[in-house]
Amino acid sequence: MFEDLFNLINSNILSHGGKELELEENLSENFSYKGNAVIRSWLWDVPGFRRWRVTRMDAGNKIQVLNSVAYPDYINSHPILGIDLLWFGVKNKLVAVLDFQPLVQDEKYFLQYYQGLKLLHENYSDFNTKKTMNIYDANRYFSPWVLLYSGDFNKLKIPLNIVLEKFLFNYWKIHANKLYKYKKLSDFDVKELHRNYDIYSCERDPAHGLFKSYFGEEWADNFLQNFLFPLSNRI
Ligand code: BLA
Repeated sequence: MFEDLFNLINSNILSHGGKELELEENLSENFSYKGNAVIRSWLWDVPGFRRWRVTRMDAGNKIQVLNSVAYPDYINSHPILGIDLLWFGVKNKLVAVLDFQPLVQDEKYFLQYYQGLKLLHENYSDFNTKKTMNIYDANRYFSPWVLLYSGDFNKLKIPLNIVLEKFLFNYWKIHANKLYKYKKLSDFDVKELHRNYDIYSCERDPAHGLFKSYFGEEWADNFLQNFLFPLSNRI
């Protein structure tokens, strides 16, 4: 599951000059005690980004995950790229969340960076189930045009790979245009906002419970604090 989408993310990263970085062994791959799940992660050095991570989890029919977050360099006030795709095989349920995660909720910021995502949101009406957000606050680090589908995988009208492809294409457009600078945020502000994003996400992430049940609490804590959201525990 999600193999094509994983390949799509990788080829996007590679075609934009991404280089794979080495990861500690227990972060790059971990098997559950019972042998019924595996989680694998990759870290990339991509021009224009300070950190780009990708994670896949395969627990057979129970759950399949493809998750990716890209943090632009501090000199950019660009939104953070956020992708969370989950498939619960027993119910054939898909939860797909794709967003340009805003650093600030500000009209000018949205005008500057969200034209592309806005159009996708209008065109892909399946992906507007924002009301299903109850763990995260939809008004913090999510945009008004977050693409969110939660429901039967077979009822999805547009193939997910088309949505992801268009989504990534529009995100790269922001990065290609150097004139797209939102002047109100300094490097220092951006750093603080990235840190707050990590702290907030680390506290809320529903993945913690999932990881704990398969890989144990110690591994789950370490993975969240040191791989998924490393700025959450640094002063
Ligand atoms: C929901 N994400 C979830 C859920 C799980 C994960 C288990 C609950 C799904 C459900 O029961 O319906 C899983 N999250 C993960 C995993 C990782 C993770 C495995 O971070 C890490 C490898 N989540 C993100 C990113 C976004 C995101 C980058 O990690 C933004 C695009 C969004 N996930 C997101 C949202 C929900 C969700 C909005 C719905 C939660 C809610 O109701 O508020």
